[in-house]
Amino acid sequence: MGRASEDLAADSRVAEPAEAISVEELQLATRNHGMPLEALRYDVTPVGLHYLLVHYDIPDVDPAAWSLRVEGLVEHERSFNLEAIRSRPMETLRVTIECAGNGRARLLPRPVSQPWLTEAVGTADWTGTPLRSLLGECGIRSGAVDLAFTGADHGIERGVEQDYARGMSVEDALDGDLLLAYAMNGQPLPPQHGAPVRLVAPGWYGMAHVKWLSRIVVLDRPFEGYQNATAYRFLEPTGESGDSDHDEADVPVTRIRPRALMRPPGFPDFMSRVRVVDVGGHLLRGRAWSGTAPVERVEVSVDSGMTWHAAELEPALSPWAWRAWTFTWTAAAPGETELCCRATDAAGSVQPWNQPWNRQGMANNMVQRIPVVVRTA
Ligand SMILES: Nc1nc2c(c(=O)[nH]1)N[C@H]1C(S)=C(S)[C@@H](COP(=O)(O)O)O[C@H]1N2
Ligand SMILES: [Mo]
Repeated sequence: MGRASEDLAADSRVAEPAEAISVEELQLATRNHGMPLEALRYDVTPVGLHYLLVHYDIPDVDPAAWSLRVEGLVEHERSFNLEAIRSRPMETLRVTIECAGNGRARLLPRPVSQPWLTEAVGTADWTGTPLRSLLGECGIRSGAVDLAFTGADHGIERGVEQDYARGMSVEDALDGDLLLAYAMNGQPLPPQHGAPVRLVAPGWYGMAHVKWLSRIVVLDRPFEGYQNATAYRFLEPTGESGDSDHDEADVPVTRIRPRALMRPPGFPDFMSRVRVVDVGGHLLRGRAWSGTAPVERVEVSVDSGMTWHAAELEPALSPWAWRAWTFTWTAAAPGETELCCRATDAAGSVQPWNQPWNRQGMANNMVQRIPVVVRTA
């Protein structure tokens, strides 16, 4: 077997401690861009600034020929074309979506995959039709356990050829405000974000929001496709037997953990992106979100995490979107420091200072730290 075909079947890998980002990781990073942190200034992220993640290729879907098929354990199997979806009851939800891999490249050692730092997030106004009423019309039969949502994109991942597909329990899918969305910020859904129709699953990490949706299958058993059974899992060392390859907890990745991000103040150095600010007062601003429970508190540290102060929280824009916060910082003297922020949600979950390491680099919500140089004005 040549190197290429070995790579196709490769298992997930953790980089050596001193191993630099590879051209393969760079290739993923340039396809899948983050939201520049200065875009935290917008309540709703402009479409081109919203983060993007595409496992394979953006598929070539003709909206005129497209349809969504609902099949499996339903009273009436049905197909809906775009006109049929668009003529159903319409709803717009403001939703913050974050990739479960956000923060991965800050882990040590680094799980090798899409190397996100902290920018894999965005908030959009998603317009579509509620999933619940469409499923109600198809009539979910008793004994239904999971829904499998399949996209029109196709690829191979660690040796497994597949259409991108995610399962969700019937209970979770009917409980939340799930939407079959065909518009983003008032414009038709763009190709990269799932045109013509995507699933929006408020509160869930990005992988659940299946783009280029083509099929929903109602199953009488848990969906065991790759993206549920293999990819989006917390594989955490438990340290019980000392065998790190087998001694792991294995838990599915579901809802978004709390996170606060700060708009980096002042101006950046080109290469390091270290911030430069003048001595004096600065209004620090940012956003905070959690898909588990509403954000209740944001705290800021201006001394690299030694002391913490409460930030002012602005009213929530929607139950599913980030909340703005502000904090006034007086930079008293020239020198170097780190600005940090952390969120706590109503479930009592707070962002950790130390990395929550796991083998695939999922949901690393450790505190953001922004190096700053304070100079004499
Ligand atoms: N069909 C399909 N849906 C998908 C993906 C994909 O590769 N294919 N990527 C998922 C992941 S991992 C994330 S984080 C979000 C990203 O959504 P966005 O690109 O609109 O920000 O889409 C999800 N839906
Ligand atoms: Mo993701």
